[in-house]
Amino acid sequence: MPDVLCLGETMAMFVPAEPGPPAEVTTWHRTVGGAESNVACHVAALGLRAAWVSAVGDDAFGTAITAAIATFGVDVSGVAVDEDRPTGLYVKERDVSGSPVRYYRRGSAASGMGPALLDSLALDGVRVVHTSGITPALSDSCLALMDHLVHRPRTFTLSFDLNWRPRLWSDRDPSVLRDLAAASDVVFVGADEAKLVWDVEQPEEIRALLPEPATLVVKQGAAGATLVEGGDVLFQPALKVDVVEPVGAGDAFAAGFLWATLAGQSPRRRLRAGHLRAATALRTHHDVGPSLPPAYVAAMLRASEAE
Ligand code: KDG
Repeated sequence: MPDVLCLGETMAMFVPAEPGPPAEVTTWHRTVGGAESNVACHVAALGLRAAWVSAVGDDAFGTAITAAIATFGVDVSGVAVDEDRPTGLYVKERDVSGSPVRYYRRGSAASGMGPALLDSLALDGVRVVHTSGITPALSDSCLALMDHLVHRPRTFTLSFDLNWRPRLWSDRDPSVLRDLAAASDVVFVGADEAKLVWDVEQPEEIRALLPEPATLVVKQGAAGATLVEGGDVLFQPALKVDVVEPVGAGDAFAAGFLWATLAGQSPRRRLRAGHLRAATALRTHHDVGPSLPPAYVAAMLRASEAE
């Protein structure tokens, strides 16, 4: 039985393998892109039992990403193979103008997930179910799945990361995100995301919008993160990291925080565990980077504490 079960779409991710304008690139690296499976991989790397639940196509990309996630020690037995819909694709067109991301995921296997999926899951003994605001944007059936998940009786902690993806909401109503967050137990929100979706960014303002969840974590980028819990508000500065690429750092942070929470650590240590795990993602182009050498971690902690 997993400690943490992560539910959400993962795509085959393509990154240029050579310099130059994306339209002229002919060689691409295929890796894995999926916020919730990133959390599962980080949680497994931290020593907890993790599972990833989703759907992939009956195609080479589905096989490859499921196998890649399994190599992190994540249980992938709950990943359905959809014979009619393909695995979604995620392309990072990296060039001098920035790093635009393109999705090819409409009608993907994961967008075909629905409430029936929950009936097939054995959730007894699962301590945390982690989801995000990406899933309800994928299709009406995925929204129904999320709705069912947050409102059915539960014996686990429900963790929800807002994961605001504006491109996915162009023809959908994002007001559901507030309801889903409000019905969860642990909520992760980027201050920048909250500004865009709800027009508020201070932890107290976000708490006023979401008074119900027991635990609210507001990620404030390079500054740090604030935990609002049980009437207490605690800010923990971020670590000083030489950033290679920020994508995936939020997922890593959530994993570190959940891991330390399950270990019964203090609020400050839970935030620090989030920052430490985020550093592993910030230091690489991959969403789930290798663990950092102990000497680097020690130097990072010293530099951050000297501030
Ligand atoms: O959090 C990292 C994700 O953005 C990335 O891996 C892809 O899940 C993804 C998404 O839907 O944007």
